[in-house]
Amino acid sequence: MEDRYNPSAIESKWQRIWEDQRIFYVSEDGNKPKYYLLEMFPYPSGRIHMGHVRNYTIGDVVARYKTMRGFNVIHPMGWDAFGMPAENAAIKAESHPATWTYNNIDQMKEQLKQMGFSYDWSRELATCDVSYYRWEQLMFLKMYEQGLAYREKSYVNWCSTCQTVLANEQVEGGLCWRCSHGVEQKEMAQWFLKITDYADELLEYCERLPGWPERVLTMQRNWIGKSHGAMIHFPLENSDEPIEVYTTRQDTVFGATFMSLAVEHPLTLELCKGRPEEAAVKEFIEKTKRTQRSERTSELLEKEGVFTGAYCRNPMTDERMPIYVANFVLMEYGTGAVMAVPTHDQRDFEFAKAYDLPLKVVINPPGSELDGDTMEAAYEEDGILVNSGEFSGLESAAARAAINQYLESNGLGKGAINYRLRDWLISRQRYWGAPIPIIYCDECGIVPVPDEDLPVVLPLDASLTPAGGTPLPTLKEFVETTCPTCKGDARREVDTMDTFVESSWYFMRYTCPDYQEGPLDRDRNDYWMPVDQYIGGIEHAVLHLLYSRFFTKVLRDMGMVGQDEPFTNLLTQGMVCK
Ligand code: HQ5
Ligand code: ZN
Repeated sequence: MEDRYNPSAIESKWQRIWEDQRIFYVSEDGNKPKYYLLEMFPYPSGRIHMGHVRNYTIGDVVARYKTMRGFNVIHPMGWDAFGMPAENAAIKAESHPATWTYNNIDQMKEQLKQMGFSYDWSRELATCDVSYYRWEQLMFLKMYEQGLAYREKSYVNWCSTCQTVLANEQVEGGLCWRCSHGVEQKEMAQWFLKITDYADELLEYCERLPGWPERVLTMQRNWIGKSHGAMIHFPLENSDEPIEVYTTRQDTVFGATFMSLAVEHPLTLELCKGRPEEAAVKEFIEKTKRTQRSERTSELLEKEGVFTGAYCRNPMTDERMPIYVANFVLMEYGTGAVMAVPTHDQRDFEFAKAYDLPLKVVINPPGSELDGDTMEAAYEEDGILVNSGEFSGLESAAARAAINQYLESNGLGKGAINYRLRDWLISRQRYWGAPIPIIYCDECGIVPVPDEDLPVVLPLDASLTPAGGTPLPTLKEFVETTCPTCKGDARREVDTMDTFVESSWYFMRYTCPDYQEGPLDRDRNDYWMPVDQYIGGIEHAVLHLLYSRFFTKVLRDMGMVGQDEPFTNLLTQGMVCK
């Protein structure tokens, strides 16, 4: 025995023995209870960070403890290997993202081994390997078949630094999650996954995850943002089509004195067409579109707008309401049209003061009376209705229900539920990612790559330029193809998938990394899944942790897995900063 602890001698000796005896390598065993311990797999960014060490040490302690307690413990590790950092680093180092990535994986793996973590390395996977993403392409095609993957032109988040679009979840306070640059709205055709189909289940199951931190559940609930309100039709003058407005404050509808539209609302240009206001409206729209989203959502934003020249009518009072285009209304919430009630909404109040629009009190605080002429701020709380016809005297909550009924029986609208959650935008104008298996044909339109033609391999002979942007559109051998349907000339999709698609199912692939018949071997998956203890950073609260829940439910509905939820217990360990 040595009289001092000599780490390099002792640790490497035991690490060799563990490896030789394969003591951390596991297989399914019906005689022992299983335990799936997982830490969030790293981006292969270079060297292991102290934050990784902390995250992975917590996991290692639990894995060893559970093993000693007689559990059959699976504890895998792998690499979240696609993504922009590889591209940017490769441009800087004049190397290739693949070279850079695989070198980093080698180095980081060496470091993890030195730490002596109890990983089953036979399950290692790297998401940039064709043997991994080919299955993801298959899942995408299945989702496409079922209408869960679709392409649509809409206003999307664009980061000019990263030169790609971003999902809503990747915009934090109006800034790009990667580079903190302000995000713009751009109208583009992109690919989406229909996570909104699962909004209700994702929300309901928040009640069935007692092993999750309340903080993360709250963030997910808020992000899904289910609200109960009403859809109200405001008749538009000189038109048969009413303007549809979603509101959670239908109890204030008698106080709606004007209408505010988002600059992206499809009606804005139509409404002002041929009117003296047209030029001013166009100019305002252009200016506002250039304003960063973070500014447009800020409370400090100076409320600005412009009159379209058009009017609609309040369906309850039949009063004329001038229609404005306003900078603080966003297209992505509700319908992009707001019934403005300046007495009971602060933003509408500020706008009405700036443009001298009428104020009409329709809610009084219990026991007192408001005066529209002297109010200094909107009264936004619930209260007792006044100036509201047959609904006067009702309390707000009761009035909301009664007004819903009235709207419905008079064909003026109805009670409605709205979500804050939007579909997941997954296409990226970047090179280092999994190709989206789609072909565009002038004759046949969008044609999915037939299953038997998978994988669509990302070509490695691409050179990146310092100017950035993806080289895929310029690679003829990649882009030019034949249409699977009509055999005519066709082009491949050149966008790649968001790397969060890869991380939405890697924990399932660990259970059967060698499986060749499909994405997942259901028997092995169902033996090991769900993850009993997941450990990782809070930064993924509404990103990875929401997307993975969605994927698990989609795969369940496709019959590929037997679980409703992927992670039974979650520990968010906090991040090491600097
Ligand atoms: C930490 C730090 C750095 C990291 N590949 C994704 C990822 O975040 C995870 C996927 C499942 C989406 C923690 C971090 C995370 C783990 C891996 N970490 N302090 N990769 N300074 O490499 O605590 O919270 O960035 O759980 O290490 O981080 S990663
Ligand atoms: Zn960016």
